Amino acid sequence: MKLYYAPGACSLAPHIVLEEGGFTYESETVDLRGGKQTGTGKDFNQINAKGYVPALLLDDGQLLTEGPAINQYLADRVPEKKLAPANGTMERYRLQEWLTFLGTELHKSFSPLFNPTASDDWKNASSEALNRRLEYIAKQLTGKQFLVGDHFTIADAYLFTILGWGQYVNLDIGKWPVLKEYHGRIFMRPAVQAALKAEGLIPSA
Ligand SMILES: N[C@@H](CCC(=O)N[C@@H](CS)C(=O)NCC(=O)O)C(=O)O
Repeated sequence: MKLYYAPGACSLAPHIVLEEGGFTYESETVDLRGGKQTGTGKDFNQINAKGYVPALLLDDGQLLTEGPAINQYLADRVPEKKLAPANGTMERYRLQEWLTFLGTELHKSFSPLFNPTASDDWKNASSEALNRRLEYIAKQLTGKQFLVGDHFTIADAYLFTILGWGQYVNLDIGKWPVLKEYHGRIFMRPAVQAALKAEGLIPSA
């Protein structure tokens, strides 16, 4: 398998999941600006017509896209790691409820804040939405270690990744001590450290 990623982008979530799952995998960067070249000089648009990361090249040559699908695919390959509850259970639907919320309500509310062409009105509306969503998540996490159940799942890999973007858009998650503490705790997981090092986001020595 090969993960196409951009350092610190939403592709960090499957990168963490690959590490948590103990997979043997390759990875290749994509420069999201301009021509979308990969680390080996290929045109990423020719690899993934959607032009965005993450994308996972499977061993049979298929390309799987969309973070929540990639993360569930990976989790289901290693059920013993309990990175997702079993398919068909109520807990799995709860996980999917979170993945959808994180993708559509949280992740995509950050997008205008990274977009230099977004209007101030759009950015302000997105910031307000983000504050409401983060408030909701902080309440849900109060007294809990993880988003779903009592152990780390792919939803935590995704939330950890998104919370890391606050620093780039002047959004201090310290406003919500529960989120700050959660982020710090997930950060310390060995698999998370490995993924962050692999993406050059923390020193590797
Ligand atoms: N729906 C996609 C969205 C992926 C996405 O937003 N990727 C961003 C990085 S976090 C990206 O590659 N943006 C560059 C672009 O769209 O050109 C998913 O959930 O995987």
